[in-house]
Amino acid sequence: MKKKTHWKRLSLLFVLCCWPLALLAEGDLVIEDAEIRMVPPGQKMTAAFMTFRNDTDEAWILSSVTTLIASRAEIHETQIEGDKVSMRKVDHLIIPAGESVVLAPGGLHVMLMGLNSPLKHDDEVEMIFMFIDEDGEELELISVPVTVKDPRSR
Ligand SMILES: [Cu+2]
Repeated sequence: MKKKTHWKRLSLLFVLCCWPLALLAEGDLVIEDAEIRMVPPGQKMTAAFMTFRNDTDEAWILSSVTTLIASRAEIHETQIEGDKVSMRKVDHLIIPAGESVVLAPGGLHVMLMGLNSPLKHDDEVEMIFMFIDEDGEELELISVPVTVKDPRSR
C-alpha cells in the first residue's frame, strides 16, 4: 500500500517536471549532435560539443549548464594567438533568432570539470541547459542525453 502511494507521487512528479520538456522537443530551440569527449580514467576534465538551433523569433541565451558527472560545467571559447592556445569562460552564449551556434573542437565548448565517474564510449549522460531571454528572464530548462564518444573510434 505504501509503495503504491510512493509510485503515484513519483508519476505525478514526472508529469509535472517532464511535460514542458516534452513540449519543447517539438521545436523552438533544438540541441543536436551533442557529445562528450571520452578521456582516460583519472583525467578530471573534458569537453562537450553540440549544436544549438534556434527556430524561434527571439534570441535565446545559454546561461548555465549542469550535469551529474561533473562538479562544474562552464561554457568556454578557445582563443588562438600565434602559437598559444588558451580558453576563456563565456558567461552568456547568445543563440540569435533563426540561427545556429556550433560548439566544436577548437572553438566553443562546454568544459566539464571535476569529473566524478569514469566515462565509457557510448554512455549517455544527462545534461541540463538553462536558457534566459534578453531581459534575463528564464526561458526554459532543456535536458538532453549526451553520448560519450571515444575520439579514437572515429
Ligand atoms: Cu575549456
